[in-house]
Amino acid sequence: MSQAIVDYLSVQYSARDGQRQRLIPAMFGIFGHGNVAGLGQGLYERGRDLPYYQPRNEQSMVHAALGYARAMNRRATLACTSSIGPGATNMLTGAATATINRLPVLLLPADYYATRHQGPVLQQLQHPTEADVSVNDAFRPLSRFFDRITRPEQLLTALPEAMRVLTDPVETGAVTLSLPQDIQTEAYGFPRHFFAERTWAIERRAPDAARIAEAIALLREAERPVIIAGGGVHYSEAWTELLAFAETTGIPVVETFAGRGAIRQESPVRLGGGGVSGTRAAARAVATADFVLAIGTRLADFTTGSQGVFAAEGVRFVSINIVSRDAHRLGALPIVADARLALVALREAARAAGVRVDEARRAEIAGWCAEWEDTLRREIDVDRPGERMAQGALIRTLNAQARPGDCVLSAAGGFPGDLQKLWDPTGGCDLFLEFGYSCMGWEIPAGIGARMTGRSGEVYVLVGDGTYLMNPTEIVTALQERLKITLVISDNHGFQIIRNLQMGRVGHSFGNEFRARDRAGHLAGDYLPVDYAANAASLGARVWRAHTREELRAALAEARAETGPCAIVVETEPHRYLPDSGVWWDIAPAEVSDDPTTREIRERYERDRAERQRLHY
Ligand SMILES: Cc1ncc(C[n+]2csc(CCOP(=O)(O)OP(=O)(O)O)c2C)c(N)n1
Ligand SMILES: [Mg+2]
Repeated sequence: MSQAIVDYLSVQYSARDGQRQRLIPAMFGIFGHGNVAGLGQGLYERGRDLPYYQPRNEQSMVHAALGYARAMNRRATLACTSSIGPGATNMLTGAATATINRLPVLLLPADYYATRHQGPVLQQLQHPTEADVSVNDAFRPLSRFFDRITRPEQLLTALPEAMRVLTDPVETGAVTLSLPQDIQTEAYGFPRHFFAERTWAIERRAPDAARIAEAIALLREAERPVIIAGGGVHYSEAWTELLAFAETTGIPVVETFAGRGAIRQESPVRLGGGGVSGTRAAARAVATADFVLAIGTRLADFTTGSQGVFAAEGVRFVSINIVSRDAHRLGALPIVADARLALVALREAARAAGVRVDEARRAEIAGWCAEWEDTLRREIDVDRPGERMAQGALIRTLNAQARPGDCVLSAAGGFPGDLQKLWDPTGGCDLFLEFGYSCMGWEIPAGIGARMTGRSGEVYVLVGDGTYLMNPTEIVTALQERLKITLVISDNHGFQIIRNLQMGRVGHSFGNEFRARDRAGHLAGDYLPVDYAANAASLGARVWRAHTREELRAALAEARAETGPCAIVVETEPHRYLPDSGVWWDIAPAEVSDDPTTREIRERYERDRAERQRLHY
């Protein structure tokens, strides 16, 4: 049965726009008693066209597959096999990251004996009333398709269904086939034709002409339209079509985290990142907009500023999305379609209707952009005496060194928000921000996955010290496979982005910085002396310590010439942040508190909520 899985995956392809590739070209796995004799043996004996990769942690191998899928714009992914019990449940976080980010991954956790002769086997959950439940049932809410294969012949229906879901842009996410350990080694006479090459078309759904006409009618009435571009623009590979539509109509484009880099060349319509962590120029364009065209975005909380960002009276929404549920968000006129096809149709209709944002509005927005650039320059370009490097300066230095074909990955901590505000993708460096699940620990393995696509540029993995400590171990995998990644570790003594949030919503620092216990027993003593460079070096990375922009530039230049994993540790100023976007975010402070500071913060929050939040349904 396991041999059949290996043979089957070895001949599956995906195709779109005439481009065909292996759908699942490799499998990651950590073996235990649940899969060593099953899938482990299958890969050993028949894995010629399904190479095996060895990770250090099951959660990481799922993240690596997601980095791969992200860098391939969902045209392909990787498979992951685990043993039963903890190996399987270690993949749950990865499954959630996949499904929430709409990224495909095939998970193959082992399960306890289908025969039930033994039991409880090592690592088996004994459910008191439901004997057929195992820890793997925890994958059900996290998966877009789940099946437990209790007879080998069930593969005949389960595997094609798994491939269908992985390649369907509407349904894709984690696909889990739970494999009881005894069944993995059982024999079955599979028909030969089951192993014939098969190509799964990734379809482009055309928009409904009536919806396009309705959208253009709304757009014609608008004076201050804005576009919010999400990850769907990348997955649809609709960059050229987006730029053409925006430039034809003069509508400015704001990007979500997943949509960063949707506009990848200099253009007056490019406003950069939007939402809570975005630019002030983007925030003002959206706040004053009377028409919002959402493209390939779920319009998540960070983008809508907890529904506080659309401030204009009577604002209308049109939403292009391949997922109908997303297209209907905020009471939008839905265009349930592929982004590229919808943009082509919209551009033709807009041109015919003569839609064009007037000069005064475009000039106003250009003024806001110039003002914001000025604010950033004043904040970033000066080093403050006595302070360590600001994270903004770190990003600017990297941005200036990046070249076409490079990519930057980030998921949690201060980095994603700072990149959202600062990063200029017009130099040809891709930005892969995982901010759907914002999973600390995604970055290093996802960087390895991005490298596995065969891209030639540098793969920069940006992590804070807190994130590094949560999951540094895949550096070993990068070393093992000579999959070059360059970590840039921002050492600011702890979870500083959350501390900043805490200061704004509680008023006191508690439990976020990496400090020793003081005499009073609080975690408020000296910063802990942790040598991240020594740690990364011990795992196989070549390391640098950079304190200034010049040292960072030199380290980045030297790292580019390396072939193995690299890590550059930058000591950054703990409590220095970029200027905020001015967009509100609904994080409620305690309604009851003995602390006057917290009470005052709560009062301000209630005033803000009443003023800012406008719910759209
Ligand atoms: C797995 C996981 N746990 C907790 C969080 C909540 N969280 C978001 S950012 C953050 C702190 C990150 O610290 P660090 O990487 O040092 O970045 P910094 O905040 O200092 O920029 C935490 C704990 C998360 N996003 N993911
Ligand atoms: Mg930190």
